[in-house]
Amino acid sequence: MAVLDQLTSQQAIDLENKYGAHNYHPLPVVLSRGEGVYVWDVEGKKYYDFLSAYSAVNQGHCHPKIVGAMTNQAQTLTLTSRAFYNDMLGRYEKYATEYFGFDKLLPMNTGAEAVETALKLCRKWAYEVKGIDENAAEIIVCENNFHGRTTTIISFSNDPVARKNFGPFTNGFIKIEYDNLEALEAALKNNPNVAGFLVEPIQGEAGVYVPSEGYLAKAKALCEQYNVLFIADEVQTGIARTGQLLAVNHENVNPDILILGKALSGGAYPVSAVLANDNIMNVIKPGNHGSTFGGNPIAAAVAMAALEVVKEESLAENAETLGQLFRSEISKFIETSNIATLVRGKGLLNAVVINDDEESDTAWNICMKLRDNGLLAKPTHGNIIRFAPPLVMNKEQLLDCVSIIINTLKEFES
Ligand code: IF1
Repeated sequence: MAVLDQLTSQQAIDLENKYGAHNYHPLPVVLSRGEGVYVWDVEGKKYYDFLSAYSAVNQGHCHPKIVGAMTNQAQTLTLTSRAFYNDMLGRYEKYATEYFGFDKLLPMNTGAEAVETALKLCRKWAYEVKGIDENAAEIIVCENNFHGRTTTIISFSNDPVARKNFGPFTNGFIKIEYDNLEALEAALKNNPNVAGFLVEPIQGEAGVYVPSEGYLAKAKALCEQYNVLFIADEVQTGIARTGQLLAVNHENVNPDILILGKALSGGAYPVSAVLANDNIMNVIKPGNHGSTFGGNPIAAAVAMAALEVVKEESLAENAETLGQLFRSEISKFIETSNIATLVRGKGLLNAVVINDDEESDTAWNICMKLRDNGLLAKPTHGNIIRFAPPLVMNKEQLLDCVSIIINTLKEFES
């Protein structure tokens, strides 16, 4: 069988099972094409994408402007490494720093790499600017965080599946309850070794857990009071997903360090970044950090196009409007339902809590039925289903999706 023969779904699944590491448990659907809010499987069945590759495809699948920038650059220059300059990186750095309001950007590829970069940056700042004793710096993180899969990042995860038998782990992290300002203040107080506070503005993996109003602004104020860097992981929540360009914008917070990934490329290419002002970023000197692919010309061209699309198509505003509509329609249904108990979220990052225990397979079965009914979503934490469509969706499509979701949920009412 030649690699490019048309496969059936079953053949494609069998190949992954036999030749791929079993590090995922995908919903059984095999996609071969995408356009805007839609994806198609190899048999030609069309679906609404309600995951958007975990909020990477905010600009919609195969956006012509992003694909155009990518193919154009791919035919011109793909990679130089940072041993030499290239004529795209500086342009992108200027564009993105002005776009987000920071002095400087450090380009990486994946979200986890950008989080690692932010942690290294924070520590170096702590020793060289704040004056903490060598190797004594501590970074505060939150329970039930998700920041990626590298060894240091899983060192401060409390998900046993992500951690077990991957030790020994990296030291220097203090874990506190999310959405708890007293816990934050207690961790900051009387501990001059705290360098930073790393936080997701909405906890995605934890089940789209939105903190209390004012939490982020007050947390930022506490960090300022104790001369500690506020590090926002906006890998999932950033780039218009929650109805603002950044989720921290809902509370007018300017993070000291901003971490971006996923939709920074519209899902077309792995592009991530760390942004900070000079007083922080200037601690990084040649040789301290880098990556072969970080800041490559394709990434730079793709990211500029992806960010332009967000503005040109008012994706933040659309996410805000459609998110309100989604939650109000689903809430109305929940009032009369015993299968769904709660809808929560911001913008188009939402979750519906299913009325069953965490170990049950009800949410998985609902997602299988949603698939059959033409809509792709994935459970998180057993009984929670995440709903995050591309932000280029229109109102008519959203209402169509709401009726698919409600009709599917009705099949599970007891
Ligand atoms: C997987 C979740 C989403 C992230 C935040 C950093 C990263 C992520 C806030 C790392 C990545 C992903 C990765 C994906 C599942 C996924 C996820 F369910 F785990 F929580 F999006 F909702 N910071 N999130 O959410 O970025 O290195 O992956 O580029 O399969 O692990 P990455």
